[in-house]
Parts: sequence; C-alpha cells; structure tokens
Amino acid sequence: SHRIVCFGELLLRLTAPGRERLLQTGHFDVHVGGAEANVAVSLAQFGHAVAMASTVADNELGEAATGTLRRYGVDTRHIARTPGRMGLYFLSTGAVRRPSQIVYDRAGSAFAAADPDAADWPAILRGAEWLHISGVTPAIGPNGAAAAQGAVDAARAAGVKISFDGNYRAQLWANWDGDGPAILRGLLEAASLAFINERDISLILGQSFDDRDAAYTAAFQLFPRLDTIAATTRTQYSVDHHAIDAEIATRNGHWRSRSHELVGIVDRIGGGDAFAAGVLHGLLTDMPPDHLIEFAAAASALKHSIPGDFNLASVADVEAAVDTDNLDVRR
Ligand code: KDG
Repeated sequence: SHRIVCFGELLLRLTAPGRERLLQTGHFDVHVGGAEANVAVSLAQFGHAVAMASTVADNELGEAATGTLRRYGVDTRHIARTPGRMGLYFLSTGAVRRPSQIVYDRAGSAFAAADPDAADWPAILRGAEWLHISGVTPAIGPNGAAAAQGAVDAARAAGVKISFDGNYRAQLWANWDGDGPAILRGLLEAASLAFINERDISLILGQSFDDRDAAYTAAFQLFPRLDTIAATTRTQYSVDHHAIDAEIATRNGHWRSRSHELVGIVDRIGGGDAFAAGVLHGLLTDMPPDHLIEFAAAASALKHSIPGDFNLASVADVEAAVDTDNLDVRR
C-alpha cells in the first residue's frame, strides 16, 4: 500500500510557447499540474509509493491528466471521475520588465463541484503514513473547503500524519466569501508538518510578526500537533534570475540551507511543491535535519531547470545538486 496520499485538484496547464503573451499566442504547450499532484509526482520519482486522491472530469482530458500521473508512477486508483470539466490554468512566462502571468479557468470544475463527502477516506488512507494537502483546495470554494477538512478529519481518525502546504492563493479566495484564515486554521490545527512562512502565519492568525522566528514560535505554541515547519525564501533579481534558500524548524531547533543562485530559470512553477516533496522524502527516509533541508532546497532549485509543473528529478539528481551551482554546469 502507499505511504503517502496527496489530495487536491489536477489541473491542465496551458503555456504560451517561448515568452509569448496570452493575448497573442496561437499555440499552447500542455502540461499537467496542481500543487498536490506535483508533490505526488516528485515523491514517486524519489521512489516512494504515493497515491493521488482527486476527482477529474469524466472525459478524455480527465483521462489524459490521470494517465500522466500514472506514467510517472503515482497510484491513480483513488482518482474519481465525474461529469463536468477539467480546471485549467494559462501561463505566459515573463521577460525583461514583464512578470509571468497566470489566468485561472477552473470555476465549476469536476473537482470544485465534487460532493465533499464522496471520498471513502478510510479505504484511501489505509496503510498510509502521510496525507498531504494544501491551501489551494479550500480556496476553490465551499466544497473544496469541506473536502479538505473532511480529508484531514479522516486522517486524524486513522492516525495518519498530516502535511499541509499553506499555498495561499488570493486570486481564488477573492472569488467567494469563504473565511480563508478560519478555514486554513482548521487545517493547520490538524497538521504535524506545515509549509508556511511568516506571511501565511500572520494571515491565519490575524497578527503580524517581526520575523520568521517569532511567527514560528507563535505557531508552535498555538498548534500543539505541529512538530515541523518548513519554508523557502526567494530573492528575485529578474524573471529568470532568483536565489532561494530554505529553513526547517522543529521544537528542538532550526536549520537553514545554503543559498542556491538560480541563473537562467527555465520554469519556476512547482518550485514550492518540489521543496515539499523534498522535505517529505527526508522525513520518510529519516535524514538528519541538516541534510534534509539541503536536500529539499536542492530539489526546489533543480525544479527551476525543468519545463512544466513537475520536478522529474531523481534522488541522485538532487543529491548531486546539493553542492552544485548552475554556474558549475556550463558545459
Ligand atoms: O504550485 C504549483 C501550482 O500553483 C500550480 O500547479 C497551479 O495548483 C495550482 C494552483 O492552484 O495555483
């Protein structure tokens, strides 16, 4: 049986080729995405038994998305199919003075419309150690919020640990009147691992913090189940030149990775999901925290070299990237 279950929406991503704008392009490159699916694929590349729980449209597009996950080794038995449409997102990669642009077209998707009580969670979670969810699912609307809370409640009842990626999506919360902070707080309360930074914590708690340490201390105090918090920090010099580093905190200490300078970024989408998968891999393989955070930061760094949402890197690829700069690989 699988050790990790990821729950969330599978999206089709339509990317304008090159750096064309959405208003001019006549073609799109198609990839499969969705924050939690990205984590599932990366964990499968790392050799873990991982299942995706989701609902896709009962048509060829849903079949294509499911088949893509299966191709990368994700267990797709718990992806339901219902009448409706696939959620899409359109991407134009930025350049010079123009930032990248994302347009969501996912309202009323099969996933968003799915009955929040339809999933047979005890069966899906049987034998699992981790359930991974994110703040994207509750942001979609009332069904998503109920489905995320239902998944978390079932995981708690089954003794399955919860990994929660804050993934705050203001564009989605703006579409309905859900109380984002309260809903996210309900999920965070159940989590033992959370991917949240000081901004997420401020938002959820409705309180501002001087720095990350203060925010983490408050989160550990308020959420007794939480034992690990992790986040990346990104510095953007230009659209395709960033630096990232990462930090992990437990109740016993915190560890920071080296900084990775990323010159000539190919695709940054999914960098956070690659990081989450790296942390989960580290925990599943009992890595000491100082190496775990280097592994997870390198996984995120490497994702920036790969077109599409998925981090298709192996454990060996990531280990090799731990001590490498992209300036070292000019060949
Ligand atoms: O983390 C990558 C995601 O942002 C992308 O796959 C789209 O899931 C997505 C979302 O809702 O933003």
